[in-house]
Amino acid sequence: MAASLSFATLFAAFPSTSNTSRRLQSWNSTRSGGTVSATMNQKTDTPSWVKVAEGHGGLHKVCVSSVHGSEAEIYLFGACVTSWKPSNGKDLLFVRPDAVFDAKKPISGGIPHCFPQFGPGVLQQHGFARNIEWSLLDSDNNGGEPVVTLELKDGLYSRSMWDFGFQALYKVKLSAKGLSTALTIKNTDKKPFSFTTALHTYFRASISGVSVKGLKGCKTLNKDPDPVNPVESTEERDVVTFPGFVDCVYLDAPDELQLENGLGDTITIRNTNWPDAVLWNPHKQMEASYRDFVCVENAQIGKVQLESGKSWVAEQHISSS
Ligand code: TA6
Repeated sequence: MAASLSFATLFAAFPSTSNTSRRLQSWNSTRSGGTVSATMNQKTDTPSWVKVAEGHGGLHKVCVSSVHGSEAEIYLFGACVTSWKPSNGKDLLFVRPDAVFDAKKPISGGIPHCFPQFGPGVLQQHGFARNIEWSLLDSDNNGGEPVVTLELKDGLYSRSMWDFGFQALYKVKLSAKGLSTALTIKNTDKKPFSFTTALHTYFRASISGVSVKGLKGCKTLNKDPDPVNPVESTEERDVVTFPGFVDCVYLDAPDELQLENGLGDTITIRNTNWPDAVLWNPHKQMEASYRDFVCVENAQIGKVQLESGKSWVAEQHISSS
């Protein structure tokens, strides 16, 4: 499952400069003591930080902050973005109070990956990618806006469930008001494979005030009441609200949705090549937290068939106003 995390250093700093990409492929084996530091971008004199710190449960997180004052945190375990604060300092993502950070269970909150299976299916719920430590491969700085790339490759643990060679690259970019991610799946095997995937994004919310716009006319697969035999229908509403339990797949969703989080924020969720969407709120099944979040997920519900050597890429851009 997770790679060994036993290193004594609390922080390692990875400042980067404009147009200079630092290759960090060997970070996991060569990390050594260091102090938190920041350097000025030599070209623009703007500070930009990418640093690795110890997070909950001793797990490692990559902390990025931009020249605009926006910040984000990404746990290497599951390549899970757990915090995204645009320049106004409000964290727009939500981590469930029952989330554990023990490298045994996926982190329940933020932006977990579902790969290579969204589910239900033969693999573990939502696949294994959220249940393995990824590596920090690259960090870069575009004029004070940090970009980091995380990588996951097949190993003994993944092969024990899914016997294929693959490389997943997850590029996360932070700007003043937005967070962009690009997920690339490459088939590094000699044989083809198929997969489904999603970004299971948990947005902080006040559920009675939440609405999602943009899904009218989509074909729906309603997983309530039976997730294994979803009911097919068509979304008739301009604005979807959450008066009770919601677990619904929207096929061929548009490339832009608008979320009102009920806390005064309008969040635009744009995508390239994520064909489907999922809305989820567990309502009384999670009495302690359901009022405080909503999941709006970009998804690939139909199987992608990937030939040897080929790649699939999809991008998500979330921004607030
Ligand atoms: O994306 C919606 C969903 O698949 C629901 O059916 C529900 O199971 C949810 O995800 C939570 O899954 P998790 O394994 O993260 O608790």
